Amino acid sequence: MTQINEPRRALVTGITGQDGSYLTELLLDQGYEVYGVIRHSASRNDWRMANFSSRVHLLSGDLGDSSSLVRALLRSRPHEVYNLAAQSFVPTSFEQPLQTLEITGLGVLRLLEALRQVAPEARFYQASTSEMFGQAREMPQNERTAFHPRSPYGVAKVTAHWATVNYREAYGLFCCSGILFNHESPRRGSDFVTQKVATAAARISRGLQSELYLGNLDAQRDWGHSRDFVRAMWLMLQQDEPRDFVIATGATRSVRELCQVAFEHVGLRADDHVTIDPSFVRPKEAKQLVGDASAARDQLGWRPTISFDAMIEEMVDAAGERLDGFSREARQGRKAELSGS
Ligand code: NAP
Ligand code: G4F
Repeated sequence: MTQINEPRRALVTGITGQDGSYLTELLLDQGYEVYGVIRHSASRNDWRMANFSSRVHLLSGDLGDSSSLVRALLRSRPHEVYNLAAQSFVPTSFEQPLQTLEITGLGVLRLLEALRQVAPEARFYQASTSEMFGQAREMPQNERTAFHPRSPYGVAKVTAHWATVNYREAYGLFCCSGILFNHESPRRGSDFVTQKVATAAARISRGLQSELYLGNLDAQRDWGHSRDFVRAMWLMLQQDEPRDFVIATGATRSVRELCQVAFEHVGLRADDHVTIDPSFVRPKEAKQLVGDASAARDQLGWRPTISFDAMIEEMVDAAGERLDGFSREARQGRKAELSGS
């Protein structure tokens, strides 16, 4: 039973990832007690948690292991569960389709079933994606647009999405699916195209590399900022009734335009440095995605606040600061070595 003045508790899977880190900061700011599920790794991937790691409770768990999910729910007794964990990189899903379906798809069913059995009162958020639209039937895409995934990742996310809808309808659980379009930040993983381009622009401007190899420059995405998008996740779980929402900026830009913004920010021309490498072209993909987030605007009062250009410039600057920090550390290390200290 909830006690008066008892803090609200949230369980976040994928807390070590981009969105997990921003969402946790938002929840801590709102006074939540936050529990994060982390999987075992030989070398822990915790750089994104630097701002808050001493203020959260970390529980060992894996979306592939039901018993660990039950245990995490029993230990955290959450009011809200945010499922952000996934194998989230589309090219890896072509190389490891079964593992992607196992974690990104069936993992969600494991978590929903654990929730139904041990924490049915908790509100549940599922990280769905615009990749489910894939070969989109209409522009822009909204909550009623049919799914036609173009990657094993998209297929796994459709499975997870319908499982979430089914647990809401069949068992009356408070389950919401946020259909989020691409969102980025300085905490984005290094293989995703925005981070790859931002890091290359910073490196080339420092004379550390000269070429950037990319796949399809004509692909178009609706790119927003993770800090804006995690606010929408939280808002969904504060509503009276559960439902699904598209979260997007409504503007689409090509990979070519992304390169122009990033390189211009450091005084360079993208055309002088970008080369196509067919190995980065996918077997099939969603060529253009653009979302209609009017339901989120009307019902959640949600709007994006950070522009595409400002976000890419922030990423290029952050990549540059990381590089300068590394070279400062390396210089200090060499100095210490030379002086024998
Ligand atoms: P991310 O940076 O790749 O983070 C993924 C997280 O999942 C990491 O914390 C990772 O842990 C964890 N994870 C992976 N496999 C796991 C497993 N078997 N058990 C437990 N945890 C596991 O992804 P993100 O960009 O923050 O995205 C968050 C979620 O939103 C994902 O589900 C993604 O598919 C979805 N999504 C993202 C976007 C986007 O544009 N960013 C758009 C739509 C939907 P490790 O640190 O141990 O690897
Ligand atoms: O940054 P990306 O790898 O993201 P992608 O595939 O759109 O997926 C991301 O957004 C989804 C939401 O729609 C999430 F669900 C998913 O988890 C992930 O966060 O690629 C963006 C675009 C693609 O069209 C890709 O073909 O960039 C194109 N691209 C061109 N050259 C490249 C490259 N992508 C990558 N990663 N690397 C390249 O060299």
